[in-house]
Amino acid sequence: MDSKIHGARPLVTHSLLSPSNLSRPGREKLCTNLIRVKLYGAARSRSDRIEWMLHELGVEYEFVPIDFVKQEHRSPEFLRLNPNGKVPVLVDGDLVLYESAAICLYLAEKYPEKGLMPTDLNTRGDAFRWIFFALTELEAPLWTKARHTFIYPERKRVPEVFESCEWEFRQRVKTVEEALEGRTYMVGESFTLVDLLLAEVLAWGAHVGLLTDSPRCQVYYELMKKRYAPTKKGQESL
Ligand SMILES: N[C@@H](CCC(=O)N[C@@H](CS)C(=O)NCC(=O)O)C(=O)O
Repeated sequence: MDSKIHGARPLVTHSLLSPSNLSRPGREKLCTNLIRVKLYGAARSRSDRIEWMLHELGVEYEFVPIDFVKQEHRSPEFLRLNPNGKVPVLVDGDLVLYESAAICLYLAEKYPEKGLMPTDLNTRGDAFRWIFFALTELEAPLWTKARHTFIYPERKRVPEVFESCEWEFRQRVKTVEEALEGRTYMVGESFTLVDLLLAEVLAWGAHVGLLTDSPRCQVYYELMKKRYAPTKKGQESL
């Protein structure tokens, strides 16, 4: 695992799981010691949404890419961080956190001045609704299809589920399409974590060709995504 530091001063550092690299002298090591936040992730994975969050918050962090091909997510070191063997994992001081939405919520709550979670209780309720909707209703069918396409071992893949997954996703997108009428942001009057998560999941849907009948969703996720150009650091380091 190699790691890179993002934020105001991106900098390449080296493997946390290869102690020989840690002994490299000079600036790289010095900066590693100053960074409190580490993000374990992979290119084109749910760690993208955490990178976006950190970007919105202006938090400097170290990115530790997990190489699935090398099975680094199943290494004993990584399983100590997340026993499920999945990214993203955020380490912030003593706190080790997995589950992307939990990480996003934690970060939004840690930096309330950035306004990524509403403060008014009713608007917060609305935000909770859309966060859970994004993950359990909208993302779930995409994830089920992905699992049966390339995640599960071949003997466990059931291509017959594709059609129902696509149907389910399109049904749920209709809800988002209607809710977005006349709105720039999904809750309140400014960008929040809700927009970030919805945009991430809608972009995934668009990527697999399932957003063709949803013009508002299309415009919405593209507009939200313009706030952040992914650093692709994870990708570069693979
Ligand atoms: N519910 C988890 C899902 C995490 C997840 O499935 N991550 C994928 C990458 S996007 C992963 O690490 N997969 C590796 C595997 O399933 O073996 C979250 O939102 O963080």
